[in-house]
Amino acid sequence: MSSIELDVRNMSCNTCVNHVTQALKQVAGVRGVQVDLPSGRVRVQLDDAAAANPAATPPLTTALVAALDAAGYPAAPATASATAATGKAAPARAASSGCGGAPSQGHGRSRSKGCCCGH
Ligand SMILES: [Cu+2]
Repeated sequence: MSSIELDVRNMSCNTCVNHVTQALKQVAGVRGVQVDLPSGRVRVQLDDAAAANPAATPPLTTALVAALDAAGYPAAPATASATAATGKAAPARAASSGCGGAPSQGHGRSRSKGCCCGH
C-alpha cells in the first residue's frame, strides 16, 4: 500500500486528531490515516490505484492538503528530513496552542464545539 506523509498544523488535542482523520478519509483513494499528534505528522495510506494515477485532478496530495485546509488545519507535504523537523516543531506548536497542556484522556471535550481549541 502506498502512503503520503503530511505535516499538519493546529492539531492540539485528540478531538483535532479525529477531525483530521475524518477530513482525510473523505478524500477518494484514502484507505487509512495515522496521526502523530506531538509532531503533527500524518501518514495517509492510499489505495494503490489512486496513488498511481498520474491523471488525477487535482493531484492526490493537493486534494489531501485542500481537505485539511477546509477543516481548519493548514497542511503541507512532509519534508524528507522527517525526524529532524519533528524534533524541533513539536514544542513550538504546543506552546502556541490554546489547549494548555498535553493531550490526555478527556481533554478537548470541555467546550461546546467539542474541542478545547474550538475546532
Ligand atoms: Cu483540538
